[in-house]
Amino acid sequence: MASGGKTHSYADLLRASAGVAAALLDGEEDLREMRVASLIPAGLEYAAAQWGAWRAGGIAVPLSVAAPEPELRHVLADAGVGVTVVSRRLKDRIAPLCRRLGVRLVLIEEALDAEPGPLPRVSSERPALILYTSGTTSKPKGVVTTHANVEAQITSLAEAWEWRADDRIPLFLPLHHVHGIVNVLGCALWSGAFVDAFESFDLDRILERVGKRAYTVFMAVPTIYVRLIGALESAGADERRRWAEGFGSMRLMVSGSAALPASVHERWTTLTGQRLLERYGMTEIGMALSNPLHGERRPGAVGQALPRVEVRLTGESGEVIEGEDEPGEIQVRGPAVFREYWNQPGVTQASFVDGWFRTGDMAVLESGYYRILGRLSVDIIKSGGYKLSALEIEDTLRQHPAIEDCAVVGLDDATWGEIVAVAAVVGGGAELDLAGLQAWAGERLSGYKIPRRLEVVADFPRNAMGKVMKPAVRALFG
Ligand code: MLC
Ligand code: AMP
Repeated sequence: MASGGKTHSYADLLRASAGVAAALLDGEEDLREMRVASLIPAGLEYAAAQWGAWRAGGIAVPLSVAAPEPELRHVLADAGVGVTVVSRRLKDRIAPLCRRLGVRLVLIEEALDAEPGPLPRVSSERPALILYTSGTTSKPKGVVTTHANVEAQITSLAEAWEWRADDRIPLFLPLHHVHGIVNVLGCALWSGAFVDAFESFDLDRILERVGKRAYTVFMAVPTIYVRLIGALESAGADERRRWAEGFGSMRLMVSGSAALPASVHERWTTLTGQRLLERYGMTEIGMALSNPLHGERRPGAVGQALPRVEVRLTGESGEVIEGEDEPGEIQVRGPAVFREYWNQPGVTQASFVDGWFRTGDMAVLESGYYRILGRLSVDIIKSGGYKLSALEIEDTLRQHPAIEDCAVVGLDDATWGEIVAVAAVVGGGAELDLAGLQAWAGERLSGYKIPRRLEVVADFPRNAMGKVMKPAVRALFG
């Protein structure tokens, strides 16, 4: 792995994670599923904290390095975190919160060098990870996956995409979500491959390395492919040729986390000669559907079930759809499917039917390939590959002193997939403009949840029952 200007071996990672485990255990035999949060940018230290938590018998709860305080507070409190491992330079961001919540703080730089000690035996049925994901409830929920679940998610991809020890992949996706954690970091480390870690999506540096043919595998969300297309199209002839050849020479380039428009798929092939492999997944299940590594990669489609993943479609009254061309909800079963939502047995129970997880996504099977049609809930927005809850954003914006009520919707956008838009009813005489609202929201919500469009309205379009009609709210934005 390369990070922080250094290259680290697997032996380095093993040694560093043993130090972290010892620092976390602090003389105890086993953390016994204590939640271990981490606030660490991508790199050796992040991986050592994850492995250290696991080796000590803890549950890893990775935090977003870009989250504002209220979001960090929600995760620490909801997960009942006992200890947070943090990079020295991010310490000030979380130390006061940890103090208030009585959470122990450990500096990763010190933990790495701790003297390794005895480690507990951790069964694969114990929980490994809690990842926070937005849904149809206001606040994000903790998705609990066991070691066996994580292993199933990784090995399914390792097999389907033929991961190898001589693979080299750049890691620039956020490390509090499954795409970066499982598909990139997890699969690479499982396979003994080389990970080039970036602290964020650094377009220039990544293109420079692609031009030098540094990578064999590449994984990104559609927004990133749109940006890469823009960079290639505006580059001079030499650079454009170098980058295009770098991308064209990779053995595999994957897109996922949001719909890849067929036009982007085709444009990428024209520019680089590379056919993107689109797949479909979710925090709760890892990856479920994928176009084939060998065979037709169909633009606009997400292929077929991955190894050891069972997928079915069900109709409105719950009947299983057997044939093709009939849309239904995607349901998934298998060893990769998560165990539960943290502390939410009712929500967990409602998410399963006869042992099948209800994804809330609609799809149709056409000539052997699934095609995603959209989501059952209008209150879920996908922007830049992040899943957002309109309800969470509305709840936060309603705390704004000028906002009496609001309705949040996602608007189609060529770069971001969807952007967040808010229609707001403003209290008597108050002023509200987009820039001011964004500055206010930026202290309370992650950047990708901040509204990009604002319409001030007298009231919302409502149906006969008085319920806000979101499609009509969307139409207000033209
Ligand atoms: C940022 N900006 C946005 C925005 N996010 N505008 C509209 N909508 C958004 N969502 C604006 C900023 O305000 C800023 O504007 C400019 O874009 C650059 O912001 P940034 O924060 O620097 O962006 P950047 O770091 O480049 O991030 C873009 C990105 C990032 C695409 C790299 O969004 C990203 O990493 N997305 C991946 C998320 C992910 O991994 N999802 C997987 C979830 S798991 P200005 O005006 O200041 O320039 C999952 C399961 C599965 O989904 O199947 O994988
Ligand atoms: P998350 O909850 O962040 O893991 O996001 C999972 C959601 O992302 C899924 O439920 C889908 O709605 C969406 N998604 C993932 N991959 C794709 C894809 N290839 N096409 C369309 N939507 C996708």
